[in-house]
Amino acid sequence: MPQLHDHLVPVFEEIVRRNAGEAEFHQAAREVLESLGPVVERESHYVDSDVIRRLCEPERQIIFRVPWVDDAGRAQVNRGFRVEFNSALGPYKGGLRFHPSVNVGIVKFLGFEQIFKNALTGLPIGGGKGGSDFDPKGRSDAEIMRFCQSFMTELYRHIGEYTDVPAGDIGVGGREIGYLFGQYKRITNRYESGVLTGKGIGWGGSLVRTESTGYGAVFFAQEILHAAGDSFEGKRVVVSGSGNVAIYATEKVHQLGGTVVAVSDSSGYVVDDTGIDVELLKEIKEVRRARISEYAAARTGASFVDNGSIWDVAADIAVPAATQNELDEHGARALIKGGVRVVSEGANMPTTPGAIRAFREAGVKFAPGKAANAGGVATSALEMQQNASRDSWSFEYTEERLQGIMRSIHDRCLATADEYGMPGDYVAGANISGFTRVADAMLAFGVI
Ligand code: NDP
Ligand code: 2IT
Repeated sequence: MPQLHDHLVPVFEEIVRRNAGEAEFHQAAREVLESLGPVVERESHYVDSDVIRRLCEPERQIIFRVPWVDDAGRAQVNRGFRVEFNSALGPYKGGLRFHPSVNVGIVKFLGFEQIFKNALTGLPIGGGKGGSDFDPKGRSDAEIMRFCQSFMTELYRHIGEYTDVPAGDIGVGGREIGYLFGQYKRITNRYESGVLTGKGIGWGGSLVRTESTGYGAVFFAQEILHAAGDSFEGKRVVVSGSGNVAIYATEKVHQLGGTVVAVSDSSGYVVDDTGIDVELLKEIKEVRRARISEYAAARTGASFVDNGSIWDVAADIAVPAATQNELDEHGARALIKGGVRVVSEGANMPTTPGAIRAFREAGVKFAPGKAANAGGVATSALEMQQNASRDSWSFEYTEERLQGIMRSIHDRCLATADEYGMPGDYVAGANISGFTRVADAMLAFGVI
């Protein structure tokens, strides 16, 4: 494990002690703290002011009961979460995840990452995250609606356009945001568009928000390729997952002349050497909400693999876009063997520390999620801007803004990595640059 600066050892020990058992939060915090060594070495006021310790403690953590009635008439109980981590740069901002694996440690890791990601966008948004251990798989539309209504019946009192602005994440897309917004509007008797992002286009949503995370992760990879005088033209790409981020990453790779040859879900992966048919993928995942094996069943030449790893598929570029810790050291070595040159994280923390180390040692360019997948939340902030001015922008203009934001995050990561003596290290660049923006605002506010 890379060393922590002496000043940061007690900070990390305190995180582990106070947040016992929250392994993903420890992992996310450690990665940021490891990057901050050169910062505290050079600027001791970040240590003297205890701003790093303060930043690692969420401003507020909310846990609540979500009771609802299933189609069989039985009462169900889930747990709801919202971690309002940091509001130094703006209202708490971050998605809601509905997945059985959700617990307070997962929400805290995601909220922590969100602070730095949102700071990197340069837009006025703080960091937060929420969700529930509710499992949407196999649930009817009516059950999803009743769950969302119950979830919002508690959440509404904690959120607001100037307070906390949730959006989607795993298991939460346009359908769920619709039910959540409807219930918020009903309870509060306010048409407060800016309280949620990822809304439908007819009722306050922004064009490009649906596409933005996947498109953004590919724009980030494109910047990396451009910096090396290269492009997506003719490249083989592997994208894990087949949800919102994976689908639109695939679409953008194809628009830029590359070929996505494999996508996956939690049941396995499909290989299609002629290039994933994005319209078929959308039909299976967005309309039918079916399993990825259906893709292979519907497409000649495609095969479904349920007993292997998608990282065994040889590719020039990989975009992990499913979930945390899905790409371990073993997977990294397989990708390296297959000739991978660039990894752009569409998901949050999909790559384990061992895998990141393997990529670094092999000279693979590695873009961490808090930089590479920031296009989603950045476009959410653009949605908030449109809501505030009661305006709606064209697809072309919004996509141009997104691409400009991804370019500026890329350039800022590289410039910061250079400044702190770690040229080409996007992890250090993203962590240091996000941290200093947030910490400087916190310092200006005094001890609050
Ligand atoms: P979706 O729910 O649309 O899709 C998730 C995909 O990942 C599905 O294919 C799902 O497969 C797979 N997946 C989820 N959990 C697991 C698991 N435990 N093991 C294996 N596969 C899994 O979510 P998104 O596409 O929105 O999110 C994907 C990632 O991107 C997440 O890490 C999220 O935090 C991150 N992200 C999302 C943003 C957004 O705007 N939506 C913004 C920035 C980051 P299955 O259906 O079989 O469960
Ligand atoms: O992880 C993320 O950045 C998201 N799920 C998007 C958050 C948002 O507020 O748009």
